[in-house]
Amino acid sequence: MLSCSFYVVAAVAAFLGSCHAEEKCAGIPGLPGAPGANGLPGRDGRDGLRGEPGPPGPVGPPGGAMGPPGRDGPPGPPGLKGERGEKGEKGNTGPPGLPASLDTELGNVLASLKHRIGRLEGVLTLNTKITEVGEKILASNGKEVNFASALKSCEEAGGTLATPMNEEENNAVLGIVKQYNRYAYLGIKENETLGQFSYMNGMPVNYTKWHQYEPNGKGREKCVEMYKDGSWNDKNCNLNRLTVCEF
Ligand SMILES: *[C@@H]1O[C@H](CO)[C@@H](O)[C@H](O)[C@H]1NC(C)=O
Ligand SMILES: *[C@@H]1O[C@H](CO)[C@@H](O)[C@H](O)[C@H]1NC(C)=O
Ligand SMILES: [Ca+2]
Repeated sequence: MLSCSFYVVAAVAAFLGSCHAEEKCAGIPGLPGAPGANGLPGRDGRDGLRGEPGPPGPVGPPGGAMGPPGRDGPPGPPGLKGERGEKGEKGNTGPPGLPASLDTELGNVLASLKHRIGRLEGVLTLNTKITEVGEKILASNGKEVNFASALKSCEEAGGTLATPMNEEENNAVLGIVKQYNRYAYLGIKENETLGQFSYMNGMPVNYTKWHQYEPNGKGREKCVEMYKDGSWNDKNCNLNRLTVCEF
């Protein structure tokens, strides 16, 4: 458009100028020529003002694949002890076993035990550590203490004070009294009836070996000691006497 306007002005100027310069000016102006061809495109204009930021774009596709799981960490400290659970119900009785007499394996074990225990008894007897009499085993720790302490020592060891119930057992206890050359307390005490004696389990005595004129304590001597001849004497319980136990 600019080039077209420029063309019209230039044509008018040339026309007016030529009127001043020439005589032969009068006449009818000719028709305007045809518009010239478009000129070349002009240069780019200046950059426009910066526009507002556009809206955020859509979420892109997922990134790379997830990595492998990491290694286990070190073990943690042990937890607190849990509470004790309730006691379970009693299980059923197992099936009956073979009679011991028919179970050869069990029989062999018993025979072996019997053999080994017999040898141990032999060693202990040889060393005068024990005296066997019938089903009883007698032994002393060599200590002289009062009746209560002697009884306690025997019971803590799983036995009781030596309690001779016949001549054979009395002789076996006497052997230990002679060995230590000390009087020993027996497992016999005066009961509620003065001058009457019972075993530690309360049963009346069925064998006695009183020394002449004994028992004579009548409530003052509630314990029994064995002399070095095997005879008995009722005696105060607070003296120190040899501890002889039976098992
Ligand atoms: C006394 O009884 C016991 C078993 O109760 C027995 O071993 C002991 O031989 C009896 N003594 C006498 C003299 O009968
Ligand atoms: C006391 O001992 C005697 C003789 O061993 C016995 O006959 C009697 O029943 C006993 N008394 C008591 C109360 O245990
Ligand atoms: Ca006495």
